Amino acid sequence: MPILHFVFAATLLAASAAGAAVTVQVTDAAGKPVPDAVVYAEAESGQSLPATRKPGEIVQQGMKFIPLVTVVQAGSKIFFPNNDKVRHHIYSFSPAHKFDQKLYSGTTAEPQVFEKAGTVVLGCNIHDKMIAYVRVVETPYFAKTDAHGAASVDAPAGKYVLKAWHPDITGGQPLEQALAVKADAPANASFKMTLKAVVRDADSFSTY
Ligand SMILES: [Cu+2]
Repeated sequence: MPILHFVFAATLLAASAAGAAVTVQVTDAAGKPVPDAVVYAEAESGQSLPATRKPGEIVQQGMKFIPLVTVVQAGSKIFFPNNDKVRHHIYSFSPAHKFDQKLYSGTTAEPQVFEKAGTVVLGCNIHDKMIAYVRVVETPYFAKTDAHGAASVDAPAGKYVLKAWHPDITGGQPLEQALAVKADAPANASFKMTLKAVVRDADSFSTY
């Protein structure tokens, strides 16, 4: 585990005296780290959690969506600035948030509000290879794994269901495990995830 990661976790811990940072490691079936996995802690009995609704941002740049995976709390906005010279036309057919953002360029497009928990797959009507995923969750306590498959979720003391999801997870449903967060007691959790073999040639999108 890189030292920087611990420093980051410690900073989060200091920011929330009545909770703790939970370091989560996600690996695939072969034990390799899984980046871009979404990990989040939902209330054990479905109690509602604070609505932080931190907005997200998915940039279009170099004919792709950046980042590939975004996580937001239900009710949050996502902004879609277009840094490309060409116009993009974002759409989604996902039941959790169907929408169609007509051809646009620059940052003039209205943000979309993602009200329903679930997975939203985004595409561009003009550029078939552009793809991005939004995981909408019922909690403000979430994080995304880094290149080492590690993430740090900061949550107040309490009982949670800790979940882990990835766009390529077999079956599409998140893995879950019980999680008890105690004040000022950093904890660790790990998930072993089976991923579908998906060829995502994210770097071959130069066809206009
Ligand atoms: Cu496009």
